[in-house]
Amino acid sequence: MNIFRFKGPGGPRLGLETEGERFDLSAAGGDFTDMSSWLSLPDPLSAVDDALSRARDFPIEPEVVLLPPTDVQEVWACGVTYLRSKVARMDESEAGGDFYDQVYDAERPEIFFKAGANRVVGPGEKIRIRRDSSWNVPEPEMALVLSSSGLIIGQTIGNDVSSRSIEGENPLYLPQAKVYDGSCALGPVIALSNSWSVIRTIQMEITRAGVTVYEGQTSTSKLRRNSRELAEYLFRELSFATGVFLLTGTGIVPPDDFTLQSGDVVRIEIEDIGVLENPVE
Ligand code: DO4
Ligand code: MG
Repeated sequence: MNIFRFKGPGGPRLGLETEGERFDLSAAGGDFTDMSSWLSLPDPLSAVDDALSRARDFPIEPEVVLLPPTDVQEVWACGVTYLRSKVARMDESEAGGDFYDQVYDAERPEIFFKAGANRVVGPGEKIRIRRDSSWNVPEPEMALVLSSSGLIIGQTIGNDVSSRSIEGENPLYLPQAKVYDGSCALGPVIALSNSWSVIRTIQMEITRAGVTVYEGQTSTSKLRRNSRELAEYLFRELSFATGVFLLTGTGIVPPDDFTLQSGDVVRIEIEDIGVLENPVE
C-alpha cells in the first residue's frame, strides 16, 4: 500500500493506493487530514489498515496531481553511507578528504539538515542548480519516512541535488552545497513498510534534449548502515512532533566530467516505490 499527498478541490489531501486503485484517505475520517496528523499517531501503519475499508467508499481519479509528501516535516540527510559516495568525495576534495574515509567507518553517521518542507519540490516540479556552482549533480536516494515517535512508516524517493564544486572547495561549505531553493525533491508516494533493512534497486537516468546522457544503478543492499541505526542517531537529541523524512545517502555518482545543465530531466526509479522525475531549471 502507498500513501501520497494530492491536490484536492479544497486543498491538499492524503490518498491511499492499493492494487492499482486510488482512494481519498482524508475523506475516510480519523486522523488523515494531513501528513502531520497521520505521522503524529502512535501507530500510523495500523491506523491505515483500520481506515482501508472506509477509504474504499471514496475512489479518486488516477490522474490527480501529486504533491510533495511533506506538509511541514523537515528533511534530513545521511552522507557517505555507500562506498561509491566516499570514494567520489575523497577525489573531489581539495583538502584530500580523509574525513570522508573516517566518517564512512565511524560509529556515528554523517547526518545533516537538508530542507524545510517549504523547499521540497514534488513529482514533475523543477529542481535547481546554483548559479555560483560549476559542478552540480543529482543524488538519488531512498528516503525514510519516520513518525513522531521515530517508527519507520515507509520509504519514498529523494533527490539530494548538490554542488560538488562548493563541497569540494571546503567541507565547511556543505550547507551551501546542499541547502538552497529547489535542491530537494521527494515523491511520488510513500510505500508503507516497517522494515529496517528493505532491499531495493535504485536507478537514475538523466536526459538532455531527449537523449540519455547518464544512466546508473545501485541497490540499498550496499548501504553501509541500516535504517534503524540512521533513525536512532537522528532522534538522539532531536524531536519531530509531526514526523520527519531522512535521506539515506547516494550510491550513484556520475563521472567527474558530468555536470547537470538547465533543461536536463532527472528520472529516479526505486523498485516497489515508483518514479520521481524532475526537470532542472
Ligand atoms: O558529505 C557530504 C554529503 C554526502 C551525501 O550527501 C551522500 O553521500 O549522499
Ligand atoms: Mg546525498
